[in-house]
Amino acid sequence: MKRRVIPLVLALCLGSPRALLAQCHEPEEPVHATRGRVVAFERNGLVRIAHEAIPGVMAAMTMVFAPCPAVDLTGVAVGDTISFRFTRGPGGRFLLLALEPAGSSR
Ligand SMILES: [Cu+2]
Repeated sequence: MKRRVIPLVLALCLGSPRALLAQCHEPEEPVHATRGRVVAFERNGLVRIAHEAIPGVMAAMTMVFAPCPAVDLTGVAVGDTISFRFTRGPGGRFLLLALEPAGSSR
């Protein structure tokens, strides 16, 4: 599947830009770190990720995240295993704060 670099403007359309950017820079909600597999890049700029269980927070599940502007999705492809950090942003939207490849497991 062809990977697209998510333009900043798309991320900003997902909520109040000011509120979203503020949460990207200084999250008010807890920040969680976990691993997952990229399932899809959605047309609306969201990234669908199947993540591992996060004890005390969430069971393992597949859910969508809005990438913060600082997140570089270049080179990230569907099927990749990643380590990432996220928080809950405005309107209950989950924000992808950081992402990196999680080893070479395929
Ligand atoms: Cu989840």
